[in-house]
Amino acid sequence: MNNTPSVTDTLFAQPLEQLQRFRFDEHVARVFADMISRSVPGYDLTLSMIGVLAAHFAQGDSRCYDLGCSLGASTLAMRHRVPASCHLLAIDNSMAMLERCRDNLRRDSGAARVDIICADIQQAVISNASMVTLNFTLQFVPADQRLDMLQRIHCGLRPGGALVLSEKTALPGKSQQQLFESLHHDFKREMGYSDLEVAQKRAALDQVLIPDTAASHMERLHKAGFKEVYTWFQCLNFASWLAIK
Ligand code: GEK
Repeated sequence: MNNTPSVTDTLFAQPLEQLQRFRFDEHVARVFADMISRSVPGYDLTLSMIGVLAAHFAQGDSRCYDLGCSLGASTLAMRHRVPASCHLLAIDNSMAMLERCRDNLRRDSGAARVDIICADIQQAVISNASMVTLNFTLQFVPADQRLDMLQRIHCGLRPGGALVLSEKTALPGKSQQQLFESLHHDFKREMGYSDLEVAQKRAALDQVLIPDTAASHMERLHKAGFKEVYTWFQCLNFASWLAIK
């Protein structure tokens, strides 16, 4: 689904003297396709299901948004399954990601129009939408601004329109949290990352990626106005919800 030539992620393979806060810069953008598919269990499944859900929910002459589009993997998944009269908007605030996203879209021959927009998704105007995708992006929005983001999405969706929200989740109890973190660590080792890589990446993401519990996501989606909310995917501490207006 992702058109990017795969470059192996070795960003955290060597001991780093000064660990910087994780940023979506050109170093990350270059290896991002490999990084996300080896870090998020079920990532490829979320992409193919975004295609399936787009085929179901996208309405002709409406807009479909990919908020936090990175390299455009979810945009492309939607583009191949929506009516040609749909207008897709791929939004991200990382120029490094968007340059590669633009190359990926150039190589794609889908019929629906796509606009790539460099913007903070918290400022994005959402209107006449039949589908919105937040595939592992809300976790980077400050926690106290997440409800407002979801309310604006709800407001911009047509009746019957859908939001797909995928996130890393926090577990409600300390021992559950430790168990699932350790299983996720095992998954990453299985995908070829060393203990050093896992530890350094985790430290870089601390205070950058802030996960919520699955229960608080469900509650917030309802509070934002969504009538129907379904957990359609869960694997370890990663989940995805389908929220319908
Ligand atoms: C995929 N959805 O492959 N405004 C705009 N973009 C943002 C903001 C913000 N406030 N905060 C973070 N981002 C993609 C994967 S990655 C997920 C999404 C991950 C962007 C950020 O620049 C990055 O490109 C993306 O959200 C998150 O289906 O790295 O775990």
